[in-house]
Amino acid sequence: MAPGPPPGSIVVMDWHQSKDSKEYFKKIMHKEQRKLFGLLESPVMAPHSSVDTVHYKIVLCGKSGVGKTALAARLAGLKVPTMHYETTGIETTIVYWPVKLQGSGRVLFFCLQFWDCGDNVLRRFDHLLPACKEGVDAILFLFSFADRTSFDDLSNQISQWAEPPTEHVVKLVFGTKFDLFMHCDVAERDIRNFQETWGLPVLRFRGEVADGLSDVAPVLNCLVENLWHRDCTRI
Ligand SMILES: Nc1nc2c(ncn2[C@@H]2O[C@H](COP(=O)(O)OP(=O)(O)OP(=O)(O)O)[C@@H](O)[C@H]2O)c(=O)[nH]1
Ligand SMILES: [Mg+2]
Repeated sequence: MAPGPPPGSIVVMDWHQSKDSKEYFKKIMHKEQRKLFGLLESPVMAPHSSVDTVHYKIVLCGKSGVGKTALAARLAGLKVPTMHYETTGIETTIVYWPVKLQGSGRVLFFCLQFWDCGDNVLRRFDHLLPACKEGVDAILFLFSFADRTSFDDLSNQISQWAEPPTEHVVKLVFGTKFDLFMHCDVAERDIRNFQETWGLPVLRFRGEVADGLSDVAPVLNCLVENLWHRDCTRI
């Protein structure tokens, strides 16, 4: 896969804060909260506005307890359970995210379907990994800053996805629990070494909630930018 784009080179990163984005973001909000979309639902725009929707499948992986379910919930604007409840199968979450492209100013709705499979169940049942791999567009490898073993396990996680070849798949690494800096188990030096070895970008994710969209916008924009870049450079 081609190296990722420089941040902000493809999508307008702070568009959710501008006035002209309001009519689009209104479609994914309800009473200041994010709207939940089922499999057959989508944002309804006025008939005269022609906004295309592009669909992607994104799989979350990482050791049990790193925060896959919490990340999917946070990106969808849902409450995150404070307790760890092991995910006992595959759960999917749909996130719609409107984006303005740099240059052309074209607006697109990204429909991101997150696949979250509990790590213990994934190890137990062989049919789950192929189901996750089928038609995947992006893989988010998670580790927790508060759990060194989850960081050491990343190479196993990545090699699990080496077959069939996945050069065309976007790969990003997410460090969760960055807010628990008192318990930080992974040094910046380790992150730098990892990036040099694997050539994958590492994003940091804090657990706490900011004001609605501002906490998730950088993550979602980074993800859609990498997906769009892949589509534009794919032969
Ligand atoms: N402080 C903090 N807690 C987090 C963060 N992300 C997740 N957690 C907590 O970590 C625990 C485990 O998170 P889950 O999302 O359930 O873990 P999981 O990766 O889905 O685990 P499995 O389903 O067993 O594979 C939960 O209690 C979350 O509230 C974070 O960024 N910061
Ligand atoms: Mg889970």
